[in-house]
Amino acid sequence: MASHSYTPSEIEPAWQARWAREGTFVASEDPSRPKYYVLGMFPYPSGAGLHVGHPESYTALDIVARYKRARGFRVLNPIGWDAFGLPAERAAMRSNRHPADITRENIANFTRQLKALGFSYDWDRELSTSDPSYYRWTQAIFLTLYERGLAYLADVPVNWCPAQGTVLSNEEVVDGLYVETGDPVERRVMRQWMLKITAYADRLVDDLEGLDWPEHVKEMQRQWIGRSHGARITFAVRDHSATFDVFTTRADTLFGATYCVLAPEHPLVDAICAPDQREAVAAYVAAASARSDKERQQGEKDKTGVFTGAYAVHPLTGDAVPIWIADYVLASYGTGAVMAVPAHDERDHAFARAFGLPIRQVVSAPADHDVQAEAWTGDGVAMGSGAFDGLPTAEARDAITRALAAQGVGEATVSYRLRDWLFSRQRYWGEPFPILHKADGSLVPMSVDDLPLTLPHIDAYKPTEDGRPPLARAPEWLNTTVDGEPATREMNTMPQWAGSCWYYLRFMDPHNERAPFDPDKERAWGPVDLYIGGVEHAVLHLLYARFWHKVLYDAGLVHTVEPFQTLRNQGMILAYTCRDAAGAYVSVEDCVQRRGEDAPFDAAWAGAPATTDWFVKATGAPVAHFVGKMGKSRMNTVDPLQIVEQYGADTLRIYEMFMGPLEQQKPWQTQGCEGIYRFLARAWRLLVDEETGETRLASETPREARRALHVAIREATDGIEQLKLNTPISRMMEFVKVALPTGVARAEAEAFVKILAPWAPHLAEALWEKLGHADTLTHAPWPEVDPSALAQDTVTLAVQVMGKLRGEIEVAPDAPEAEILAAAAAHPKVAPHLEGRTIRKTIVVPGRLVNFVAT
Ligand code: ANZ
Repeated sequence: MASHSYTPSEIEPAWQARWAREGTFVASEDPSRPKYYVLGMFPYPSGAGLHVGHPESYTALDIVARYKRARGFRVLNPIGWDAFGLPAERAAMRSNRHPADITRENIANFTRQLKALGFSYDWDRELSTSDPSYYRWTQAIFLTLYERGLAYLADVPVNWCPAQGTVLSNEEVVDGLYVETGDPVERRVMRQWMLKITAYADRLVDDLEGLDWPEHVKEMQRQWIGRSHGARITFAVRDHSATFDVFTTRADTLFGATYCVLAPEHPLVDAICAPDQREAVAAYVAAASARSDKERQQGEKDKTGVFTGAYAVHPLTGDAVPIWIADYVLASYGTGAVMAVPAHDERDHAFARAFGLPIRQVVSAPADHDVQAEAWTGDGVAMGSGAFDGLPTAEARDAITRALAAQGVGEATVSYRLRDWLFSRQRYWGEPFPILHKADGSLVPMSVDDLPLTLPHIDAYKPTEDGRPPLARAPEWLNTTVDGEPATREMNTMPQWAGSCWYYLRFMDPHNERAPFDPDKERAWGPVDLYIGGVEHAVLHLLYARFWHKVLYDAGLVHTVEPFQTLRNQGMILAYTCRDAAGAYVSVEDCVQRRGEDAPFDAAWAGAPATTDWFVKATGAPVAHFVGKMGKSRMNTVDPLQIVEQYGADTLRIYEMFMGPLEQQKPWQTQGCEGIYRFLARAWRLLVDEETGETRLASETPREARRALHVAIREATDGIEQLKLNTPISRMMEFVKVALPTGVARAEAEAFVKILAPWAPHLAEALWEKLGHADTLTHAPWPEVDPSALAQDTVTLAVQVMGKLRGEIEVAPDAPEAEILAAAAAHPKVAPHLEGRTIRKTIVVPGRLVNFVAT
C-alpha cells in the first residue's frame, strides 16, 4: 500500500474532534440568514445500541443539513433521547438497578456510536426526556393542559395487565394479550388521567391539508380520527320515561328501522330491561365484557344478542320497535346505540337473519337485488317512507333529518372514532403528575415554580404486593401537605408519548430555566422544516404531538398551527437471515452458499424467495436463506461501528444512501460497502498523489470530465432538494472514473469536494485541506451548474420507420432538421425500409428520435 493512501481511520476521528473543538455545527442564530430545521425522530436509547437501521434517516437528514449550510442557511440539526419507557424499567426490575443508571449507560453508548458516524449535530442542544431539567417542563405543559380544561380524571374501562401491573393502550393489546410479553390482559374500570384530544378532532383532520406529508400517513390519521357526518335521532322507550339517542349516517333509512340495539355497556340497559328478560340480559352483558372491541367487531357472521323485552317508539310512525342488546354495537362509538336497518346494513342484516327480525326495504335497489337475501347498501330512491318517497338518498337524508329536528327529536351531527387519550400509566419510569389530591377529593395543581416534581427513589421497580403502582413504594413522597392540609401525590406517571410531544420545541431553546422555551426562539426556528421517522409513528406520536402543538398555539406560545411542515418516512433496513431445518436462526456469517463449488456471497436481492443452497460452514447442515427483519434474536443485526472500523464512516453513510430510495425497504449487505470504499479511495487518488501525499491538480480539466462533474452537481442539488439521495452517488462515481486518468484543475476539484461533502464529510474535509484551505468547508458556498458544461458534442437519435426502431444516428445537438433527416434516411439499416416508398410525414423529436411515416 502506498504510504499516502486513503485512510479513514486517520481522517475521521481527527475531523470529528476538530468539528467538536471548533463548534462547527453549533446552530447559528444569525437572524439575517434563512432558517432550516431538520429533525429525525429521536431514538429510544435501548440496551442493544444502534443498528444499521438508525443511521439511514440520520444520514439523510445530515446530508440535507450540510447542504443547507452550504446554501447559506442557519441550520438546526439536534439530537436527543426519548429516555423514559418500559424497557429501561424492565431492565431495572431484572437487575434491581435504577432505570436512570441504565438509561445513562445506554445514552453514553448511543452517543459514542453516533459521534463515530460524523453527523453534524449541535451537541450543545442534546436533551433527554427523563432528565428533571427536561421533564420539569413536560409537567409544566401538562399544567397548561389542565388549566385549559384539557386534562381530567375519569373512571374508564382500561386494558389491565395483571402480570405487569399496569394499564395498556389499545394498540398494545392483540387478541387479549400484551404484545410485548404475551401476558393476558383484562378489562377493568379504573380512575385515570385523560387528555381531551377529541376537542381538537376537527382541527387535527382539517389542518392535514396544508402539510407536505406522505398521503398514506395523512390518510391513516384521518382514519384514526374517523370523522363521520350523520344524524342523532332520539327514540322514546314505550311505557317508560327514558329516551335514548342513536347515531346514524343513513337517516334516510329511518322507516326501515325494525329494531334498535344498545351496546351491552349502555347506561339504560338495566333500567329498561323487562323483569322476565333480566337474567338473560345480565348473563349476556357479563359474557360480552370479556370480549375486546376488536373481537366484537370481527364476528361478522355469528352475531350474538339478547332481547330486552322493551320497545322503543318510532319517532315518525309511532310503531313499536323492539330493543335488543348486542355487542356488535360499541359503547365507545357514536351514542352506543343504533337504529337497525337490516335491509340496508350488512351487520343489521346478519343479526336480523339470526334472530328472525323483519327486513323492510326503504331504498330502491337494482331489479335483481333481493334485500331479504342480502342488504342493499348503495344509494337509491326512498320508498316505503311516507311523505319522503321518491327522494334520492342524499335528499331523503337531509329531509328526514330536518323533519326530526322540527319535532325536536333529531339533528345533524358529527361523530368521531377518536377517543380522549388515556394519559396515565402504573409505572415508575415516567413523568410524575404535578397534581395533589386533597382528602376531600379535590385536586390542587402544583405551582410551576415548584417543578420539577422529581421521581422518588424506591426499593423495587414493580407494583406493590396489593397491585398498586410502583410509586406506592415511596410513602414519604406520596404523602405530603398542601396549605397545611394533608394531601397525596399521584401514583401514576405519564406515558412515554409525553416527552416526545414537544421535544422539537425544547431543541430551539434547550437551556432555558424559566420556561419550556422562549416564544421568540420558537418564532426564529419553528416549524420543523423536514422531519423523518419510521412509518410506525404515522398515527400516535404524530397525532399526539400535533395535538399538544395546537394547545400551545391556542395558549399563544407557538406561532404555527402545525409542528412538522414536511414529513418523510424511511423504509426499514432488512437483513439476510438464515434458519436451520429445526427453524433456529443461524448467524449469516457462519453460513455459506454452495453451487457445485463454494461460491462467494450471493447478490440475491430483496423479495427473492428463500434459497436452499445455503449451508452452515462448519457442519455443512442446510439452512434456508431469506431476507427478513433485522433483530438480535434473528442473529442478523449489523453493528454500525463494525462497519466504521472496517471501511470508515463515510463508506457507511454512502452505503446507507446507495442501497435505494429512502422510503423503500431494502436489505443490508455488508459486501456492498466494498464498492463504496473503492469509490472513495479513487476520489482520494483523483486529488492526492499516493506516493508523495502531494495534492494532484491538472492545469486544465478535460471537457468530458467537466461535463461529468456538472451532471453530478446538477444531480446532487436536485437529489438533495427532492430527498433522492442515492442517484447522485452514481453520478459522482462516474465523474471520478472519467476524471481519474487525467486529473482535474482546481475549480473542478473544489466543486467536486463540495458536492461530495454531504455524503462523505470526513473525506471531503481532508481533500479540502489538501487543496490548501485552512477552514472547514462547512460554509463554503455550494457550486452552481454551468449549463454550457453540460452540452454534449453529439447526441444520439433513434431512427424509426413507421414507429419501428431501425437504427441510431449521432448528430450535433444543434444540427438543423434537414441535416438530421438526410443523415437518418441515409443510415444503412434505415434506407432499405424507405426504398420504393413515399415519405408522407417526418417527425423529429429533438435529442430523442426521428420517425418516417412512409407508404
Ligand atoms: C342506521 C343505518 C342504516 C346505518 C344503514 C348504516 C346503514 P360510520 O360511517 O362508521 O360512522 N353505528 C352507529 N353507532 C354505532 C356503534 N356504537 N357501534 C356499531 N355501529 C354503530 O358508521 C355509522 C353507522 O354505523 C351508523 O349508521 C350506524 O348504523 C352504525 F342502511 O344507522 B347506521
